[in-house]
Amino acid sequence: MKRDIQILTGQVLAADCRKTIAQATPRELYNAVSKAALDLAADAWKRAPGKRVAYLSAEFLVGRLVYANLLNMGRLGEVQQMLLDAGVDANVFEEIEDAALGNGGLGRLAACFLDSAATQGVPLDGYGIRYQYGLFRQYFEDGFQKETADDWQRFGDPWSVRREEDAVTVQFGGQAVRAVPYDTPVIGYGMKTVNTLRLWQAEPFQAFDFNLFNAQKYAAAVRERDAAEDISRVLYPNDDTDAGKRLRLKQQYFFSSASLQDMVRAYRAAHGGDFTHFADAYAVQLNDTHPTVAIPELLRLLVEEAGMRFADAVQVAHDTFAYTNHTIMPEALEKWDQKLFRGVLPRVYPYVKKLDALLRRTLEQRGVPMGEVSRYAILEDGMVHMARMAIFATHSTNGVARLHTEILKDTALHEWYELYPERFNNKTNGVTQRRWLALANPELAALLHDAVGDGWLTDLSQLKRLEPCADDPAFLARFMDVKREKKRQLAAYVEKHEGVRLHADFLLDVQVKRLHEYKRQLLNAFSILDTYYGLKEGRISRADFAPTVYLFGAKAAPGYVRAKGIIKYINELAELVNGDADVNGLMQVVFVQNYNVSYAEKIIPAADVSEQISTAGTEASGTSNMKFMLNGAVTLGTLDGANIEIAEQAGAENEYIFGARADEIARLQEDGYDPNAVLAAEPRAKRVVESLVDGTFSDGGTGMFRELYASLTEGASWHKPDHYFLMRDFIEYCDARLAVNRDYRDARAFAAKCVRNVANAGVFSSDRTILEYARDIWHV
Ligand code: H2P
Repeated sequence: MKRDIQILTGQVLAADCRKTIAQATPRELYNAVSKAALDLAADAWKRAPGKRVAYLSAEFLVGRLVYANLLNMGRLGEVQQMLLDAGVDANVFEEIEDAALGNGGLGRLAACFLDSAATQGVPLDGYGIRYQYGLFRQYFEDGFQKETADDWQRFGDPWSVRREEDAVTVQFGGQAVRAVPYDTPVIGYGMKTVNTLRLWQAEPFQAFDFNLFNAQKYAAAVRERDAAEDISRVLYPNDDTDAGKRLRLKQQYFFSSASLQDMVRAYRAAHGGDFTHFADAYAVQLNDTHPTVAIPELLRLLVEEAGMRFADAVQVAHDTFAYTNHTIMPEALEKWDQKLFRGVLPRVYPYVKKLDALLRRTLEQRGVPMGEVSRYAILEDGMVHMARMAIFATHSTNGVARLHTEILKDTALHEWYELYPERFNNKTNGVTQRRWLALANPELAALLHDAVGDGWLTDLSQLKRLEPCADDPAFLARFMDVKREKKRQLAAYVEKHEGVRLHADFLLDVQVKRLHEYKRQLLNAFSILDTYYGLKEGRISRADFAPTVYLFGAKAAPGYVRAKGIIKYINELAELVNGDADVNGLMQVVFVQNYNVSYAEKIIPAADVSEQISTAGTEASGTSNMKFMLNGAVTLGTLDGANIEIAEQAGAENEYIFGARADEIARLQEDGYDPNAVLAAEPRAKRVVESLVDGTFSDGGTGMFRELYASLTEGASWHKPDHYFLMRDFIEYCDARLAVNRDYRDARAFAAKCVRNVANAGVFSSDRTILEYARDIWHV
């Protein structure tokens, strides 16, 4: 029998705060509804017998859970009605903080995988850290990024359950801490499967030393507590210094060790002390290199606690672990100073050494010349090379889009591919259509419901049946109505959060993603400035120009000065454009603050154009590109990452592709590339680049703009000038952008392109991705 969530919510409220639904504060209501829902999910939240997958990840960017969970439980409508009946705004939970336990695509991918695994019945549990503070909150002051702590548990954390009985001890050198798990149910669509996200919190054994306090040594009395709690305090603590680096390594070991101890304990309870068949019980996926220390930790546990021989333990590890690479950016291929590593993890280091020795023997057996060994060695140049360990000691290494995997095989990890070709495979990323379509865009979902039914909710390939609708004027009219409505909603949201009135009737051109030079937000800004000059000076016809909102959302890592300079530049550009009455009816530039999952849910459905303009060969996959496609935006992008597969699926004629391809970029890198030659030959390029230094904009005397200018024209000690090839692509980009603008004026033809994108987004469901992992890598 279906139990009534309204009655349950009422009971919780009465018990907790003696209030009715109408009287409760948003916070009380949120806690009550969540508890009621958790209660309803309890029966389904059981472990099925059989092999399980453990997805180890430093990040799970789950966002706000309440709406998504209710949707998957089939209770969203009921709760909305309940709120309506009580006179409460259905959006009341928008005050609840996102759980921003992640940075960008990597963490959001992990969250999509959780949803897809539970929906597709794949027995997969997420394991990570319960950071007290997630990714920082961002705001702008005079156009500069400022950061504050993200206290995401401010409103409570009603979706998680503390499991005191499952706590384990994690031992560093002289320090032992408790790892206490908090479990959150991962509710699959239709609630047939409920998996678990288990996040570990670091706690001391002794929170408070009474005797020290009594001796009036107040700080010392809580020192142990602080030292333990620091481990799960924040996501990506600043690692400028050795102390910061040690803390990061501690975090990685903390959750890797706790998770493995958890598995080892469960295995022992079910199968006894013979661990030879551990890999039949668990597949462990390493999401990027952050949890790679799990490999020597498992070896240690198997040898020291299960009495296994090292060679057998290596075999078990090989069969158990698989590794996903998410980027070829060198800064993300982690290395640790050997001394630092040994200092923090003296019990684990010997197993790293043994692995390194085994690797060297293996290389010798395979006839790899001595001179080449240093390219593979785990211990080399005084460093511990984590990605090398991850490839050597696992059975699978995968990239996250076809081009990315090819680049890994051909260049970035070529030597490893030569050694172990059978280990390399591709798993193109995906996104969950439950959150990114059904929840974020119920208006489009309703339209799809009428056109092709609801099967796409669990089988996105069914959207293909939408294809004929791209030629149906009545359908296109309804599609355009939906876009208009989503823009109106976004405008209301932006006005509330930024105090800016967005032109809801303009073309909406969006770039939202982590701020990084390779993602080229600066190229986007240059092109907007070029458009601005073009309109003002008559090079671009005002009469023919479709008025456009250029929207940005991005956080810069706190220590990444150039990225912060780019934010300031875009905010200066916004001030120039928005402050010029002469172009107000044509252009608007908006940079929203604190871009996060909830903001993305508002922005993406409203967009007409999806900016995916990374230098070809640098963006491993991208996933926002898929979310935009699914919501009917065209891609304005380079042939990079999954953009290639997107254009293939939708047909290149329905996207706007420009710029150098990966092979050309590689050639330019080899043969030499001179951005200054472009600047000399192309006055438009020169003019926008000079705006960094000619007084057009001000960086408040920080020198940030001059440094950006130098990075483009002179380079720096660690890179050549313009190492992301902005000038190579600038004019082509501006042209492609104008082509979009031109096409947009034929509203119906443009809508048809958008609909063809929706119809062909089927393969970009994370359901497809997760089923491929299950079939090819995990064998579950
Ligand atoms: C990264 C890559 C993306 C990829 C994502 C998930 C690290 O995300 O750069 O290309 O799609 O992982 O595999 P991001 O840049 O958004 O932090």
